[in-house]
Amino acid sequence: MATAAQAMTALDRLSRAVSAWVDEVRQLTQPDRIHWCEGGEAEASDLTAQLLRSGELQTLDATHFPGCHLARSAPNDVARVEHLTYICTRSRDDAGPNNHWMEPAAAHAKMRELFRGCMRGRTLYVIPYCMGPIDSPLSRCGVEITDSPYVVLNMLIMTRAGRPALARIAREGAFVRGLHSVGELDPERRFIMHFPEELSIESFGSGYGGNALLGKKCHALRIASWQARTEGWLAEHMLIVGLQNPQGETHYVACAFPSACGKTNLAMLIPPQSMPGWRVFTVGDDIAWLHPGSDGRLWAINPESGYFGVVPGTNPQTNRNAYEMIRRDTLFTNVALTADNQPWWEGLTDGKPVIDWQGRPYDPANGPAAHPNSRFTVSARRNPAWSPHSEDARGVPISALVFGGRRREVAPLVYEARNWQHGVLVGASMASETTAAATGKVGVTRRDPMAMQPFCGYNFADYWQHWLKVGAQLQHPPGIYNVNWFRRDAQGKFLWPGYGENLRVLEWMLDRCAGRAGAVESAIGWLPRAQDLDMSGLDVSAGSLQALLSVDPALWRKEVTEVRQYLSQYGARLPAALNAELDAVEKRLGV
Ligand code: GTP
Ligand code: SPV
Ligand code: MN
Repeated sequence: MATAAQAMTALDRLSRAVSAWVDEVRQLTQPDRIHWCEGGEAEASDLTAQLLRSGELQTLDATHFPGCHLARSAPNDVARVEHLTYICTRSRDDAGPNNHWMEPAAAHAKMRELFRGCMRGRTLYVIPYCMGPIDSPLSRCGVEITDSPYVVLNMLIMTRAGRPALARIAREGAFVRGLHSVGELDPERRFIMHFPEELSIESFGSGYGGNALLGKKCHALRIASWQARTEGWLAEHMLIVGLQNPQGETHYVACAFPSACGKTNLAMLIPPQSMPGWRVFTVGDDIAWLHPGSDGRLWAINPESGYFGVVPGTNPQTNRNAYEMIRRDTLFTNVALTADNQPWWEGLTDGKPVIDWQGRPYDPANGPAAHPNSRFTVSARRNPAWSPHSEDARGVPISALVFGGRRREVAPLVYEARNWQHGVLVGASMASETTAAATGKVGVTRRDPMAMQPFCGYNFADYWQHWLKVGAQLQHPPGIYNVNWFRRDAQGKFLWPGYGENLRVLEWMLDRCAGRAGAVESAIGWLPRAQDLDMSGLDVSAGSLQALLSVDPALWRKEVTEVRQYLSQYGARLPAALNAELDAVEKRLGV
């Protein structure tokens, strides 16, 4: 690590715009020191050593978990805070009914008072980062200023951070400004503010995930969705996965599932034994930037370079690749510990917890041992299924887009939209049960269009219009599908085994795209018949499969009424095409 002064002069020459802003923030926040992040292993190990000394990190059992550490967040700072997250546009309507809104000047004034002097006694870190391959014209850069070395450590894994990013910023002159301070971690003094018109973010009072790693949800979704609209592309809460069939052809699929609804798992899927010859390659597990290509197809890059993934539920049966991936060089947040200092979480069959995620002796009366939103941070390259095309400047071509939620009833296992316009309605109608990824009640079904309810940086009505426009531009649009891995029986048991077995459903989609697979038309779209899915070696009863592949007209009529009511809040701004598609579904359902 160069001394701050040396680094600053060298980097200063590269970018005056960045240093002018850093100086402004220095005067406001009054840090003791400034550290410019350059990236690289040495910097990460220095930071780790520092966090170990201060007790903010602890080393895990080096025999079984080499290079792994545990961080514990404040107990009241364990997830995204949607109720404290704002879009601050000049016009309230530009933020839309889907966002909390604050007038930009009022928001800046509020945040200025919170940030004033907040870094006294602390180090101010400057993290220049690039979202996307460093040499891709589709990538976008940002700079996060933070007083949390834990955030720096995460950003070094999750983004291409450091010197090359700063060089690109100096060349391009443009970057997203993200100012972050953990403040006092007081939930009463916690705000995540976005200023899309200024390409800036101000986050105070939380050190956790999507609230604090500003390159992720704040930049790569909320700000980027706004940029994407003005520039003609889409920033989406989607995984990107490559599926190679036994004939050796690879097709890429991008899937939007809400938080903690299976993106990382699907992105790293392991083909079931009964599907020999299939291979899976992960391009991204959380965010996709989609661009119409000059060939009329839709192309995707993953702006991130690491995974900030849900730990509970990870085991050799559900996701062996993830289980192996997080056994070295992984930063764990809020998991439990075994007596021999190994990380432990619900869903592991081996070992038992003795210390819970808050560092207390484990007592089941206190709830789960690992926090349900405990996370691993790990470099994407540690994934055995990592796709080298993750680094392709032009991205990968997308054959199918998939929407999906967590719904115990109503939504069948899979169905195909009739066309792009109908697909936009399918995405806009998504609903899902809430999860521990955000604070608030878990298990409540809510509308979550395109899995973007917490992440769209502007009015959903304008966003759907933009989706329609992008689709109209594509000569070869991907097929659009909807899935639900989470249907349950009357006893509350999942009807579908999920995880690796989901490949059977993806195979059907790809065969549909290639004009090879059968389907039956229903009011809501095309569904596979039982014989259209490869069910070899799978233990799902005919009755369960029947339930998974059926559309209950009564339930769906109710669903259509709810969707209509939901969409009506967007008023005259709602694209007429969506109402027309909804009318058509209703008509097909009959009365
Ligand atoms: P975020 O990182 O919050 O955006 O979540 P995600 O969408 O990447 O979800 P993830 O893959 O981490 O899965 C969340 C939870 O759902 C985990 O506990 C998984 O074990 C569980 N899960 C994932 N896929 C399936 C599936 O196919 N079936 C079932 N039943 N559970 C699943
Ligand atoms: C999500 O909540 O969708 C996540 C975790 O991927 S966070 O980074 O906290 O947004
Ligand atoms: Mn996510």
